[in-house]
Formats: sequence, structure tokens, C-alpha cells
Amino acid sequence: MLEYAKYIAHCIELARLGQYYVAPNPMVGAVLVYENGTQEEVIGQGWHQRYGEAHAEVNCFASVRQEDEDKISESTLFVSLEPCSHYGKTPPCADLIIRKGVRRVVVGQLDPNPKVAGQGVQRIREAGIEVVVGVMEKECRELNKRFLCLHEQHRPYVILKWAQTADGFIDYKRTERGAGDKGGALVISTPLNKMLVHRMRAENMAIMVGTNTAVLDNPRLLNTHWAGRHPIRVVLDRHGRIPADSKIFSDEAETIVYRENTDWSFILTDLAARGIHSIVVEGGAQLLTHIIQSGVYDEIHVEKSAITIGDGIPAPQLPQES
Ligand code: AOF
Ligand code: ZN
Repeated sequence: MLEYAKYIAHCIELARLGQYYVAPNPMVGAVLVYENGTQEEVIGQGWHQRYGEAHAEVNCFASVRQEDEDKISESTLFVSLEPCSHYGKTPPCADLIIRKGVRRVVVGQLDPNPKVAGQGVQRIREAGIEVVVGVMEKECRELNKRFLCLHEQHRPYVILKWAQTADGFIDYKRTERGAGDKGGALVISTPLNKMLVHRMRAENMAIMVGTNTAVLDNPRLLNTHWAGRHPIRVVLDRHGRIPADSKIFSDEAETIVYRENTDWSFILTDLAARGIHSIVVEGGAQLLTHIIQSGVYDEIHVEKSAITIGDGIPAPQLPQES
């Protein structure tokens, strides 16, 4: 008897190999296991490697050696997400699975994408193949929390992130770009944390700052210290205060500017319509506070430093535990 959870856990590991390259698609892994009496043998494995390219199941079947082809009909396909049933950038995985004629399919969780949403499983069952759904579902959901948020809540997954001093400030009080009274933005993050911040930029599709941060800090908001892509930059500029030569408009990455409507729920709806499944908000205090008060966010990450500065811009208040 195959231990389903063990193989779905393996699918999740494979899926993660696509982490920085598949957004806004989900990360998906697949394993094909041949069972013969008490013996079990992995005869194929694959994962979704890059947006627009082959799905996990396709790569899994393609990895099967010629001499193992005959074993497919006695094998179980494990896949961390429901196989698709639609013609997208690739043909339906459900049809491929039926054609390959596996004995059983074990699925981590259903795909909430309305183009799939249970139809993949239904089609495979209708072809007479046993389908088991919901193995390691919690772990599969955690893996694709951003993709799930986009399809289930119709907005990107939101992470709020800032660094603060031991006495609760996020920056000096400054009124103009660059040299303030202490010579520019306060550096709170350690080099290690800077790297982790860039990893966060790689893990999420977009990064956002408010007008003051864009004007005073003149940040680039790129991912230069981790693998993967640059995030899409999002900035508010209601009063046209951000100079056109600001680094945020550099051509290394796309930038979305909200000018008229800067309402948080409008922005989330608009980002979702653009297929953006996740966003990190990096400041400043005013924007972070506004979002915390709106209640529409998923995670808050605060880096607390040992330094003190005595006076400055107070860090946002964390929401009260309820
Ligand atoms: C699968 N296996 O490995 C992935 C799936 O544009 P396409 O054709 O790549 O389709 C993208 C959609 O397919 C995506 O939104 C999600 O619903 C599903 N992803 N499905 O069977 C996979 N990555
Ligand atoms: Zn597919």
C-alpha cells in the first residue's frame, strides 16, 4: 500500500524548484510510482519549471525511461495540484493522464482556477481512473498561498514589511531627497537581512512603496541579491511629486503608478486584474498604517534592530491581537 503523504511531500519538494520562475502560475510537482506487490519504484518525476512552459505532469511523463513505459498502467500519479482540464498555454494535463492510462491519481488539492475547479478530477474519474483528492492539503495550500489568494479572494497576497530601531523608529525625519540632517535614509537592516529582503522581492510578484518613500529614499526596488526576477514596482503619486528621473522608473523593471485612485481596495482589484498574485509593501509608515487599518493584508514582517536613534518617524503600530 503506497504511503500517499510521503509522495505528495516529494511532489511539494519538486514544485519548489520552480519557485522563482512560474508566477503567477502555481508551483506544481508530480511523481509517478509503479507498484508491484510489495515493491514500489519511482519511474517518473517532474515539476512546472517556467511560466508558459510544460506543466508538472507533462515533465513527469517525459522523464519515464523507455523500458519503464509498460509500467505506467500499473502506476499511481501523484500531483500536488489538480491536473488542469483547459487549453491554456499548454493542452489539458487531464487528457494526457487519461491517454497514458495510469491506474490511479492522487491529488494534493483541487485547483481553484475557474477554468479547472474540479473539472480535471471529474474528467479523469469519468475515464474510469481512480482519483484520491486532499492529501497533505494544508502543505499544498501553504506552498501556493499566493496563487490561491488570487483565485479565491480575487486579490494579491499581501505582505507588509519594515525594519525598526530598538526605540521604535523606521527612519530619521527628513524633508528632502538624499542628504537629510543625518545624510540620507537610515540603514537599519544588516547585510544578511538585506539579502532576505531581496529573497522576499523574488518570492513575490510586486513591491510597493508610498510617495514619501519614493521621493525621499529614491529606491530602486530591484532584486539584486537573490535568484529570480525583479518585482514589478508599484507606487502612489497622487500629486505628481515623484521626479521623472527617480530610480523607481529605471528600465530594469516595470513600474505601475497609481495617481487618481489610490484606494487600497481599488489597487488590489486592479493588481489582481493584471494577474499579480502577491505584493510586498515596504513602506513608508503612512502607507503601512493605512493598510493595517484597512485590515486587508496577510502577513507582517518586522525586523527589529539593536540601534537607537532617539527621535524619528515612528514605526507603524502592529494591530491589536484579538
Ligand atoms: C497543472 N499542472 O504544473 C500547473 C497547473 O497557461 P497554462 O496552460 O500554463 O495554465 C496555467 C493554469 O494551469 C494555472 O492558472 C493553474 O490553474 C494550472 N496550473 N496545472 O495541471 C501544473 N502549473
Ligand atoms: Zn496542466
